[in-house]
Amino acid sequence: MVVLVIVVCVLSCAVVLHLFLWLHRPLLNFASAAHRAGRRARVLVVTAHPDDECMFFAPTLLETLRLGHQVFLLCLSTGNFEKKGATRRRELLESAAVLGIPADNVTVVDNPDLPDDISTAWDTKLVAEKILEHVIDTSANVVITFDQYGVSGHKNHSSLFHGVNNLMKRGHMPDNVLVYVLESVNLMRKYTSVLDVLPSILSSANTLFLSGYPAILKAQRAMCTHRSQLVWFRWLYIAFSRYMVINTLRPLGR
Ligand SMILES: *[C@@H]1O[C@H](CO)[C@@H](O)[C@H](O)[C@H]1NC(C)=O
Ligand SMILES: CC(=O)N[C@H]1CO[C@H](CO)[C@@H](O)[C@@H]1O
Ligand SMILES: [Zn+2]
Repeated sequence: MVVLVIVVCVLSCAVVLHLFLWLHRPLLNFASAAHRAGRRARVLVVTAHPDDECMFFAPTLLETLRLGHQVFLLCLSTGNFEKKGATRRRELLESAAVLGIPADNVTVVDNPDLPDDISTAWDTKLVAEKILEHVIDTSANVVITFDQYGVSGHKNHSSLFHGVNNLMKRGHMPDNVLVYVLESVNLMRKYTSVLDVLPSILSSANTLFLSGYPAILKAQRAMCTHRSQLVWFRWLYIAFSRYMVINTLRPLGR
């Protein structure tokens, strides 16, 4: 009896989730924000390493592109920790192409003061300067990056938050630019894939991007272009991470 109830519950949950994915109607607060920024927003996504764009930001990128907004990627390192910077830079361009972002819209910074290193926090002023330069170059009016926990606690990731927060708090970010950060979730939620859709909706009235199946498959294909990073546990990540399916963003105030 108990088993039957559990089976029915799990099955109905699965049906509801699939309907959700199939209908593919994300609660796009972001769309209205982007509309405030213009019918075609110019969205700049700032990452720290080649592969962050598809491991963490794919739902945001794919939905933003689908809505017809212009997208730019700025990656502040080549991912040279294992001296594979040149390879990883190439992989990033391939991954961007799979996601639908042309190479001209992708910029990779190679600066010895911004080393790919998990134990190095990057200089806030330098990060802020690089981001501001690029906001001006691309005339971006929406900027999206990591929050202070940076998904995995990688110091390079949180450095991006501090850079962008610094621009906002010091009043250096142009007035028309809206900034959003990717909310980090706890370890339990991190690896529950689409099941995290319910906690995501309940825990935040914030911007939610939910990928449908075509977008999920595209994100997986983009991930596969990062061949130098495809160690065995990366496959587990691809299969179970909620960031491959769901992004929730939080607006960052001035
Ligand atoms: C890439 O940038 C160009 C130039 O600003 C822009 O017109 C185009 O829409 C962008 N492409 C995408 C896919 O966002
Ligand atoms: C997934 C992830 O965050 N990978 C990074 C782990 O740290 C190394 C060293 O900083 C980076 O090269 C990876 O991109
Ligand atoms: Zn990273």
